[in-house]
Amino acid sequence: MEKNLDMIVEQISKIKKENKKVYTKDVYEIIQKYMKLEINKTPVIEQERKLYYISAEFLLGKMLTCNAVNLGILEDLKKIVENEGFTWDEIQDEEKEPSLGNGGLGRLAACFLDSIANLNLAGDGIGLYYHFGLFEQKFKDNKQIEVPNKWFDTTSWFTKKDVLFKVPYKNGYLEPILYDMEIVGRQHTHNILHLFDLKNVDESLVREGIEFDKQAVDKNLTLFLYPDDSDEAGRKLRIYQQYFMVSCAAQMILEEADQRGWKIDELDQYVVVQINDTHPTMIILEFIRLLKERGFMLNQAMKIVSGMCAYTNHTILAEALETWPYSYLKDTVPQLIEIIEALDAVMKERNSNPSTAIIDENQNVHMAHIDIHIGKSVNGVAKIHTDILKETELKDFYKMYPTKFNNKTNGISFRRWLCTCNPELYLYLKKILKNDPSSNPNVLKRLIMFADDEEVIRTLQKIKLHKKQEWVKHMKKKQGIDLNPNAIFDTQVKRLHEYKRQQMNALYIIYKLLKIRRGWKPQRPIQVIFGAKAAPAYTIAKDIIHVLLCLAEIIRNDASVSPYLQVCFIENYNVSEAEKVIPASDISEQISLASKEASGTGNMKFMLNGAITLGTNDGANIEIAKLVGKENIYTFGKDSNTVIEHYKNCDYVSKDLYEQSDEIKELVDFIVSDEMLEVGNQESLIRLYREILNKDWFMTLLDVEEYIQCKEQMLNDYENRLKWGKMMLKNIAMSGFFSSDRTINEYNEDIWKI
Ligand code: 26V
Repeated sequence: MEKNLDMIVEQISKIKKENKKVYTKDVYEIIQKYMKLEINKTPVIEQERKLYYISAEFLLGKMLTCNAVNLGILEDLKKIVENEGFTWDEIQDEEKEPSLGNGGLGRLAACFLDSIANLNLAGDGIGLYYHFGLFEQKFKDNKQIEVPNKWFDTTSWFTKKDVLFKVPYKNGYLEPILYDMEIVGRQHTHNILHLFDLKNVDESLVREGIEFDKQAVDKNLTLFLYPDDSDEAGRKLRIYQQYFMVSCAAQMILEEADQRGWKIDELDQYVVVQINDTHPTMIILEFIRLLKERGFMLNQAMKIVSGMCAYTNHTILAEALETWPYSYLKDTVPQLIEIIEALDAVMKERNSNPSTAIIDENQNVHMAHIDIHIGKSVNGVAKIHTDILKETELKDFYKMYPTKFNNKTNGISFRRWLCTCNPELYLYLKKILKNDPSSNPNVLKRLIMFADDEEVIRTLQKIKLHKKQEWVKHMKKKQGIDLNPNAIFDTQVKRLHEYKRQQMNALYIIYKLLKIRRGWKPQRPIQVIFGAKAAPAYTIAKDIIHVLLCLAEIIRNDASVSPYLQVCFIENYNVSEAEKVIPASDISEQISLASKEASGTGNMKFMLNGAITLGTNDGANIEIAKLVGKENIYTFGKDSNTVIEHYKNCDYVSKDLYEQSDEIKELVDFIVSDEMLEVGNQESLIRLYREILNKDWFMTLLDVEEYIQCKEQMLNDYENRLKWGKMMLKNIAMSGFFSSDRTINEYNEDIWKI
């Protein structure tokens, strides 16, 4: 290794000898080239059985530092770079972030790939090579603007490969090309992420913003991640994309089976396919189709495919459960229709209950129902989520197939969410625990022994302060804003959605603003931090961003408030921004309406980095609470049973709560106050105001009072620095459970059996 690293120094000197200036880009390229060579020297993981993790999203984030962590050369590389007069951050800034996902689901897939390779399990990822990832977010006039995000350039880690597959559609064939990226693990072996692209994509189809010609499927298929699906052309394009992904996947898997001599009638002995949400569901149909082409009868094909496929559900939100009109499928992928009808008939024989039908009475095809009927396993992503699936959302299926249902509580890669994003904390923990928590997460528990050791606690707090200072510098450079590293950092970063209730946090800000104006100054400045993208067509979500940006402006310009309260919105929140803000945060806002957040994974990242959760009894928050005990977490709000009852009885009326409480009324009214209307857009503010008053589908007003109280308690407790430090320590100590290595081991033991 030593000798090889010299190669990097030599190449840098070579540039200097030619009397040229060395740029950060040169250094990035030299290091990347070196690392690619090293990774390619490691063997591909091969075992008897192989997993294919198929997903429409892989929210990878930058790969440079993580790959260096996994190769075990990060600290050495940092030294070389610093010797040359650069910082590691500058070098890392050269890489463009592949934003091939929206949020939790895509980031989970990326963490899983990292764990699979690190556990030395044979498992590849399969997905799509979108030319434009999740849009880049800009703020203008306190509003979100979407800019196309072309993510790949010379800094990418992918290598182009030719393949000979042909994907059939109603009007002919489309041809793919393949981009491969090695996923290297610490055991010096690797798996591969395969992303398929359409051969003849035409980027010039992109018009203003993220608009483009949706009809030209033969040129636009892989242009965008999640193209807008508000019209028929957009929805059909989604079907085209999904089918392209699964057809390429199925052809690739069968090709590999042939090469390796796996017998097709025993394919389930060799292959397991994990279907990440319903976007790849058509792989079930495509496999059956291809097996039929190879001469199998429908029943035989169904049996083989059943043994191979397993499905993960990631949400109970009705609007997010995919159904496609039968007619759309017929128009786009007619070759699957015969199979869909056959499966539908078989399943209607099995169970006449309409709630389990594949094709419903409105001629809509329920993708999840295909997965559950045919797949061998159905899992939720946190305990409460799996329970709700079994008891409520999918209860008729659970009755039919009780043994298929299982829980796999999500996890996060400690290589990224500790070693990469917080090397200071990582190295310190490694030192005092005399063991590496990123490969043995359970050793973190030993930290409990230091719970009364003031020196350890002070060191954890020093690291936190250091991460805050780094972040403050970063934000000054990026957004030109001045922040105070001595403030308490109260952070809510995640996709913008009403169920996640950023609007409730906005009501807190209003509460605090009014309090401060009335003379109740907090002991320490509060820095409320947001990061969130709203789906471009999701009007109310954009209205919530608007309110938050308007509040930020009002507070910024009010000298009586700004020394005590600041609102900071991170522009274009993505994986790289998460890596910076999470280690700097004190409070982790996880305030979804109970029952709605399937798991959450941000909550785990904050916990590992020593932030304290302010959360509802939802998703994995419940498991965090159980691990740390109620004295080390701040929980509030109505529980999931109460919420589910309200939905069932249709008896939640936000206006009643508004009218019954002067406090709530004052907060909600502020949204349309004169000073808000002065800085904001009237239409947008009034729309959100009315939404909260007349609908409030995600019950903000149900929990807002308890939320405010709970946060106030938390801010008070923060001043007891030792007590807070102890809470930090306990949270870090108990976070080992949330390593995605644990999650992957569970998948492997119960489902994959590699
Ligand atoms: C999708 C959509 C699409 C249409 C409009 C509204 C909407 C709302 C939510 C979704 C969620 C898609 C699935 C998803 O990303 N689920 C997330 O998966 C994470 C990993 O399991 C989990 O931690 C999050 O709680 C869950 O929301």
